[in-house]
Amino acid sequence: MSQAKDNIYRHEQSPADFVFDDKVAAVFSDMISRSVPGYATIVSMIGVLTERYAQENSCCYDLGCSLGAATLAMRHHLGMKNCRIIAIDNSVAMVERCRQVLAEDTAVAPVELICGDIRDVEIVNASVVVLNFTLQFIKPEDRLALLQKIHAGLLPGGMLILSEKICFRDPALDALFIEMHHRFKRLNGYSELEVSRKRAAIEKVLIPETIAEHESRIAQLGFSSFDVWFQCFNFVSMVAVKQGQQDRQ
Ligand code: GEK
Repeated sequence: MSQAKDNIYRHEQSPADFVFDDKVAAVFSDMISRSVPGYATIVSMIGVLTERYAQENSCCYDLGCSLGAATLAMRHHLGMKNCRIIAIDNSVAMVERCRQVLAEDTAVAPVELICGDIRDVEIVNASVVVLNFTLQFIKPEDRLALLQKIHAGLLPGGMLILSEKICFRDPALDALFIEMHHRFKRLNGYSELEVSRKRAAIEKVLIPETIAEHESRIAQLGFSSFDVWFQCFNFVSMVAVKQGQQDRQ
């Protein structure tokens, strides 16, 4: 697939509200790798974690799959475990492009690609569930129910991989990491104006939480382990494991 450059916020008439439409889908790979510190590492380690946690004859879910980066990382690490991947996104433009990406891929594990809302789909027989920078776009009041459904659909010993943009309780640290993130974007070729326009547009739809807020929700649901395995400034990836059969004895 072509790697078109993200110039969406270069122009004065750039969109006021951020939406995952065709314009965004067309430049998404470039946009996310120049905007999220550590994105490539996180995606590739999702493959490594999947290799360890995918269970025979189970399902792996990629919730908010966009162009299928995490789906592909999982697909290439499933070996002969007879797993199925279910990739879901509610943006028609993303799903159409993701279908083309998957068609060009040669790995054998079956992928079911669904255009739908992750709050409405069933999660069953899951050994790995990925929310790679997706929960942040779900209304805060809907987050607990979604995670509850994921916990219920995970097999014992199954893993949730949750990557998020976060905020910090300490206002000085919060301001520092926002500034560092903007510097990261400037180093990756975005202008000052592009950074501030995008910030204004995305603030209405991307609601970050602190690590403590994520941890307390996860603990409330009864996951047996939780921790951050990757962090760069205000971007983290966390893992939560559902209690395994052996842990109960
Ligand atoms: C990656 N995981 O490259 N239901 C389904 N999809 C949704 C919903 C919803 N309710 N809300 C948002 N999305 C990907 C990157 S991007 C992150 C994920 C970013 C989808 C939305 O359409 C978009 O494709 C994705 O979640 C978030 O590993 O742009 O910062």
